[in-house]
Amino acid sequence: MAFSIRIFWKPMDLGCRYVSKTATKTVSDFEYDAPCMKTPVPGPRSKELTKQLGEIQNVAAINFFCNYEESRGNYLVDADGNRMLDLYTQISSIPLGYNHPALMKALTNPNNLSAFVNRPALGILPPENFPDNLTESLLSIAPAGMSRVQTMACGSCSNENAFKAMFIWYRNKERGTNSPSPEETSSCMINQSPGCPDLSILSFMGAFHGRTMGCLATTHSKVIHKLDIPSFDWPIAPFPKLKYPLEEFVRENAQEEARCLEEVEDLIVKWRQKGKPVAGIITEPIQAEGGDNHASSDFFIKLHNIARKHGCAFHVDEVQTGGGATGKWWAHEHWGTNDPADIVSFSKKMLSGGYYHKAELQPDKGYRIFNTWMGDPSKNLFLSEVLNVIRRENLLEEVTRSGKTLLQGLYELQSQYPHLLSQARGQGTFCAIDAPDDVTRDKLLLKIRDKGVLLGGCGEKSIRFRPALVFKEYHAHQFLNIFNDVLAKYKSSSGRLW
Ligand code: PSZ
Repeated sequence: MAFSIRIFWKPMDLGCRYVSKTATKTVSDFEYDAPCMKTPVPGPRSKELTKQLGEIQNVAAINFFCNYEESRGNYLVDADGNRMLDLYTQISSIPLGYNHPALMKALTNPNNLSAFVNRPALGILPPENFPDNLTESLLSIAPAGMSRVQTMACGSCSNENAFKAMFIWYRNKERGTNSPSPEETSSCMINQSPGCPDLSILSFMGAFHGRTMGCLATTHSKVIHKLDIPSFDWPIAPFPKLKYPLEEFVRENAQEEARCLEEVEDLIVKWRQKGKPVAGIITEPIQAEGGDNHASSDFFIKLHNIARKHGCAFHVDEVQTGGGATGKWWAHEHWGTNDPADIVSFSKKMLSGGYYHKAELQPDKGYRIFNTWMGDPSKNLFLSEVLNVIRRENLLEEVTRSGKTLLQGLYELQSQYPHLLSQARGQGTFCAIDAPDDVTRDKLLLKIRDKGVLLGGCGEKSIRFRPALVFKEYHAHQFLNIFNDVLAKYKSSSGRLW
């Protein structure tokens, strides 16, 4: 059977031409037409640079070196001149693709220069325009019911400080006052209770919330993140393991979710009895690093209700899901509730890290949640521009549309190659599909890369899609055709992968 999506190919120039260098409105006016591969990846130049950097740093995780000057829109150019359709975007962190004209313009705007040159210690000496800067950027897309935001540097730093905010809130509640006893102030200096209380955060198996010490205690996706690092005795609940497509397995999935919720409640009770009460529950709306594991709105609403019932804060980690990839600013908006969380953390596509929070989660004193930079206003300036482009070009609708095309194509491919692909799933362009095992998945990823498409793995055997918000339907077709070619090659061989 001929693969139907092939007919949707955008007419394109197969050479290495790009359309225009001028700064224009939409990404298709300035980006390249298609991938263009000159060497296997990594090529000789990347290998040479890896050797050079290896004299200075650990390079074991480096894939290849990039030429960011030449990269445009959805296409990343490497140091050997290979041009790849980038569906991974620096681990889901490039909202508008590479070298977007709107961001180039923001950088060269003389009014912005001082924000780029003078990085302030925001917690003590913010620039005059900081309230406006926050209002125009982060607050303009604040989740429902949240009018406060705390900026931070990276995702881990955001979660780490959000945990502290939850602990402070919890202790003030327990104590019934914001004033600590002399016993608390002296014991905290030597890491002892009651000043350093035995509180806990409940997280889910398969979660990823960062690699700093507190966050790592709530991260349970891969051994390599955890090994040899001391951790806290905090409760870990099972995250639902659902069958996809979700619409077809409603009853089984609901049972699985009920099992996990029951376990959450048991753990909260158990940890209270152990003397380590759960101050907060943290969850991703879609477990990303752990394998793109979805759960229903019903699951999350019930989880929030459990948190409320037991007096725990509810923290939604949108570091990877936030910023538009699911077709809404925030993935949790798909739950359809007006009271989604007490804390929502972000980073990646939001360019600055940080967290939104309800007013009661703000500590009563300065310096309780604090560090030198507390974010970077120049990143918020860029974010304002990103949000302008998203609104002007209706990119959330575009993401919904191109995501549907991508997912439909993945459904077709998994029915055509059931021995290689299964469990296609996604929301917007935040999609994934499973290979039979990790070895096949990794081989597929390398083969696809040599054909000019960059993708990532997640979980045990999943391939994940994390394109920029400027990923259009024709990019989806471009990818699906390349993927089909790679899979067809496998089909014609004698059952072994290349
Ligand atoms: O291997 C790593 O350290 C990776 S690979 C992808 C991530 C980290 N994602 C970061 C992340 C995240 O996906 C979620 C849901 N929460 C927190 C984080 C931590 O963000 P960073 O990496 O900025 O500290």
